[in-house]
Amino acid sequence: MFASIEQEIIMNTDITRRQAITSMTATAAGVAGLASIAPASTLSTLDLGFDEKTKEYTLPDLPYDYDALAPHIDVITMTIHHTKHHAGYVKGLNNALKQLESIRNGADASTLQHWQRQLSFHAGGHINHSLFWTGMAPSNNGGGGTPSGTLAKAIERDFGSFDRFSNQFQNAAKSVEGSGWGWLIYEPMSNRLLITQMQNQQDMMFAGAIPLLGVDVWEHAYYLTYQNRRADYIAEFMKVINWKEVQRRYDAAAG
Ligand code: MN3
Repeated sequence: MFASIEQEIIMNTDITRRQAITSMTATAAGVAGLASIAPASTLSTLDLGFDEKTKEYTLPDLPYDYDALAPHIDVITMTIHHTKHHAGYVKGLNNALKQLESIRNGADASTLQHWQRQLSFHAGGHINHSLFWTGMAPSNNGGGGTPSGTLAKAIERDFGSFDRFSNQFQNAAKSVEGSGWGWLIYEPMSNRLLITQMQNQQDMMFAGAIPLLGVDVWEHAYYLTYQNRRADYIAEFMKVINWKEVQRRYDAAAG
């Protein structure tokens, strides 16, 4: 089921996108109602790797080489993050779905709450990372700089200026308690942009929030290069943001 009628409308208005990734529609419909955030309209160059035959998710490839974001994010961090951490969320999501299916089919239901939590956590992990990779680009191929067009106008409208947005975004990400994410989101009911924090892969995000840009501030995302200097990592992340993709997500959500 869809997370909301608005999201279904958003998906249906993105006709070109839908035609380009026809296999994604069922995936999106299935996952949008499960995760705390991330309706499918915000996913772009990578879908969620849903295999229609097995009904399982697979780990999508990165849209660039593992060393493409260096020196901002090093090749070892990128490789471990994608092939171990993200892959683990895909595996966890598939397992949670399998366990819930067993319970529906008559298995002991006393673990239902555990698997519902696992579903939320791992679906969040899979969707967050799918958005994260595509929200970045190598600095010699579109990464960094500042947004333009309608997104730039919306940022000025809702935050005062790009610099004020950037400061709040970086401070919000920096001050996430423990592991989590900083997000720029679109709130459709009031037609405005907001900055939010997320704990773990799914907590503290409210219903209706459409993720446009997320920075992963789990330690595995930055520890090899930046050790405890989370703020330095976030400042470097700002240099590889794929604003063209964030603009596309904003248009899909608000256009
Ligand atoms: Mn991560």
